[in-house]
Amino acid sequence: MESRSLPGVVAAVVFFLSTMALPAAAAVVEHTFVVSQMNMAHLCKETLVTVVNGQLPGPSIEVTEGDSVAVHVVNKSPYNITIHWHGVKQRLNCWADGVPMITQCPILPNHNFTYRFNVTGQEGTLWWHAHVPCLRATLHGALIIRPRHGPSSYPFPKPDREIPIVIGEWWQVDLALVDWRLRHYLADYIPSASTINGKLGDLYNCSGVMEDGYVLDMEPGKTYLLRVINAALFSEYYFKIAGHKFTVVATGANYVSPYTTDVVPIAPGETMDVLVVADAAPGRYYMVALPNQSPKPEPQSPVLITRGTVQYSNNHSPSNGEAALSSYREKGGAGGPSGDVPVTPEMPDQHDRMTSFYFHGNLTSLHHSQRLPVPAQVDEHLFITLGMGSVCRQGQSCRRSGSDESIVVATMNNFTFQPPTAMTSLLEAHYYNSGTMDTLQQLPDAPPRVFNFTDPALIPEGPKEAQLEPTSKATLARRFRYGAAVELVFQGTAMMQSESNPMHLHGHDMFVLAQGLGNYDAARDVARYNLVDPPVLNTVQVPSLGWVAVRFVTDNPGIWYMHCHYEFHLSMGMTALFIVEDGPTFDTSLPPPPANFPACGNDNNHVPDQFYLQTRKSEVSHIYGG
Ligand SMILES: *[C@@H]1O[C@H](CO)[C@@H](O)[C@H](O)[C@H]1NC(C)=O
Ligand SMILES: *[C@@H]1O[C@H](CO)[C@@H](O)[C@H](O)[C@H]1NC(C)=O
Ligand SMILES: *[C@@H]1O[C@H](CO)[C@@H](O)[C@H](O)[C@H]1NC(C)=O
Ligand SMILES: *[C@@H]1O[C@H](CO)[C@@H](O)[C@H](O)[C@H]1NC(C)=O
Ligand SMILES: *[C@@H]1O[C@H](CO)[C@@H](O)[C@H](O)[C@H]1NC(C)=O
Ligand SMILES: *[C@@H]1O[C@H](CO)[C@@H](O)[C@H](O)[C@H]1NC(C)=O
Ligand SMILES: CC(=O)N[C@H]1CO[C@H](CO)[C@@H](O)[C@@H]1O
Ligand SMILES: [Cu+2]
Repeated sequence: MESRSLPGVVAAVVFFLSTMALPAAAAVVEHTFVVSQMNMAHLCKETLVTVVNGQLPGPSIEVTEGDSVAVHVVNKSPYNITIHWHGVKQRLNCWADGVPMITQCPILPNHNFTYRFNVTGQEGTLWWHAHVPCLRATLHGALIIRPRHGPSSYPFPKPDREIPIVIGEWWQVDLALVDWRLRHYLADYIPSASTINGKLGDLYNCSGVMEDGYVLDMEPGKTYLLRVINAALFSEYYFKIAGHKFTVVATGANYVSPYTTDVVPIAPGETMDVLVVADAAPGRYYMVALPNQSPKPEPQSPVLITRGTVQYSNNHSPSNGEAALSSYREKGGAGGPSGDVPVTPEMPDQHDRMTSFYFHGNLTSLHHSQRLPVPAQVDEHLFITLGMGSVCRQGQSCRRSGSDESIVVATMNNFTFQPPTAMTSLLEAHYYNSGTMDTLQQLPDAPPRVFNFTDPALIPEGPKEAQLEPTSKATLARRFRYGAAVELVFQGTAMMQSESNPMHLHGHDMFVLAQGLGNYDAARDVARYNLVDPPVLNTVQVPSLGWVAVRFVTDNPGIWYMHCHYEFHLSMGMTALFIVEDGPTFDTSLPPPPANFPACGNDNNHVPDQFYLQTRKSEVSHIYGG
C-alpha cells in the first residue's frame, strides 16, 4: 500500500475571469490537495500522520471576497476523506459542505473529488478541515478572505503584515483509533503537546534538545493582523503575547467593534482576527497558548502549554515601551527585553472560565453597510440541552453509572446522534425524495424533562444523575421551512460533565443575543437580548454550566450539520441535522449535485473493530511514559 511520502508539488493557480466586470475581477482560486500519510518526528518519536501536501498545518487558501474556489482533493491516504470549509456559508451549495454521509459520500482511498464554492458576503478568517472524526487534528489550514476593494477597505487601520496563527495539537497515536475508542467510550487518549503553526515550542524536548518554536519577526511601530484559528480537537485556549495588547476586529469572518484585550480566549472552531502593534521595547516576547479545562470533579489532563516567540528585528525604540513592559516580566526570572530569555506573559489559570465568558460577552458586531438585520420576529423557538447520558451496549435495560454494560454518550435534548448508514448520502436521499429520510428521528424542540440543568451535583456519575442518565440513539434531525427566523437557546447542563460546548452550525451564521451562567429563564433573560449589534458567529461558545441564545434565518436549503466542535463530544454524538426545505423559487432551491459527485462504495482498507478493541492503552503506554 502506498502511504508514506509525497511529492511537495502543487501550487495554487489563479485564473482571472476576463469577462467579469466587477470592481476587482472575481477570480477562480484553484488548489490541489493531496491527502497522504507521512512520518513526522517530535518528542523522540516518529509518528505516521495524515496531511495535505506534506504540510502541517496544511496550505492556506487566500481569496478575495466574491471569488470562486476549486479544490481538487486527491486521496492517497487509507481513510475515507471529506473536507469541510468551516464557516463558508455555501449558499445553494450544500453539496460542497463536506460532511461524510450527510452531504456527500466520502472520497474513498485512491479516489478524488473537486470541491467548488463561491465566497461571498464574508470577510476575515475562516479555515478548512477534514470532517473525518479526529483526523482533522492534522488535516486543516487557514481560509483567508480579503475585501474586494483591497486592504485599504478594512474597517480598521491597514495592517503592515497578516499572519495566520493556527493553534493545534500533536498526537502520537493513530487518530482513527482515538475516534473509534471515543465512540465506544474508551476515552483514554490525550494529545502529547499543543502547537502554534505546527511547532511544539521550547517547553517540549527530545532528550533535552528543545522542539522548534514558531517565531514571528516584528518591526517596531508596525501593525500586524494575526488570524488566529483554534484547530485543536480537545480544548479552548487562552492566547497571549507578553508585553502586547490585542485589538479584536473580526471573528468567524464577520467584523466586530474593535475590542482591546491582552488575552484572546479561542474555542475549537472559532477564528479571531486581532491587531497587534509592535509598540513594546525591542526584545523578545513569548507568545503563549494555554489550554483551559474544567475543574474537578471533571477528570484532569496534563496542561499542554505551547509557546512561540515574537522578536523585534532592529533596535529602534518606541517611547513608551519600557513602561508597558514592566508589568509582564516573569516573576523572579532573568527575562528582559534585551536579555537572552524572552519575556513571559502571565496567563489566566487553567481552570479560569470567566475570562472566556466575559470576552465572548463583550463582542459586538461592527456597524457597516453589509451587516444583515437581526430578525425581530421569531417563527420557531428551540431550546436544546447539552450533556451526557448513556445507552446500553445490548438491549433496553442495563446497569449504568460507569458500568461496562452501558456506553457513555453526549446528548442534545436527551438523544445521541447515530450516523446514517445508508448507501447514499442523506442529502441525495433528500434531494431525490428517497425513503431513507423516513428513518430520521425528530429533534425535540425542548428537553423531555425539566430538571435543575446546572446543578453541580449532577456532574459526577452518581446517584443524583442516575434517573436522568438513560438516553436514546437516533439520527436526529429538525426540519425548517425556507426563510424561517429561528431562536435557539443552547443550555449547557451538568449531566455528567461541566464542559463548555463550542456549538457550530454549518451553512448559516448566528446572531448571538445573550449568554448567562446557570439556567436560562425566558422571563428574565429575553430583556437582556442584544438586538442592536449582536456578534455574528458560526461557532458559539456555550459557557460551562450556562447558556447562549442565538437567532438565525434558514435561508439556505440543504442538510446542515449542527454540532459541538470538541471532537470528543462530536464523536460521542453531540450532533443534530438541520434540514432547510427549498423555497418557492429557483433562487431559493437546492440545485442538483455537482459533476463527478462521489458515490458510496466499499473501500478495501476497512479496519475491523477487533483491531481497535485489542489495541489497549497498556500496549501504547510508552507514549505517555506510563
Ligand atoms: C481523478 O480521478 C479520475 C477518475 O476517477 C482520474 O481520471 C484522474 O486522473 C484523477 N485525478 C488525479 C489528480 O488523480
Ligand atoms: C459561483 O459563481 C459563479 C459566477 O457567478 C456561478 O456561475 C457559479 O454557479 C457559482 N457557483 C456556485 C457553486 O455557487
Ligand atoms: C465585559 O468584560 C467585563 C470585564 O472584563 C465584565 O465585567 C463584563 O461583564 C463583560 N460584559 C459582558 C456583557 O459580558
Ligand atoms: C439548582 O442548583 C443550584 C446548585 O445546587 C442551586 O443553587 C439552585 O437553587 C437550584 N435551582 C433550582 C431551581 O432548584
Ligand atoms: C431521557 O429519557 C429517558 C427515557 O425516557 C429517561 O429515563 C431519562 O430520565 C431522560 N433523561 C433526561 C436528561 O431527560
Ligand atoms: C468509507 O465509506 C464507505 C461509503 O462510501 C463505507 O462503506 C466504508 O465503510 C467507509 N470506510 C470506513 C473505514 O469508514
Ligand atoms: C521526550 C523527552 O526527551 N523529554 C525530556 C525533556 O527534558 C526533561 C528534563 O530535562 C526530561 O525529563 C524528559 O524526558
Ligand atoms: Cu460539546
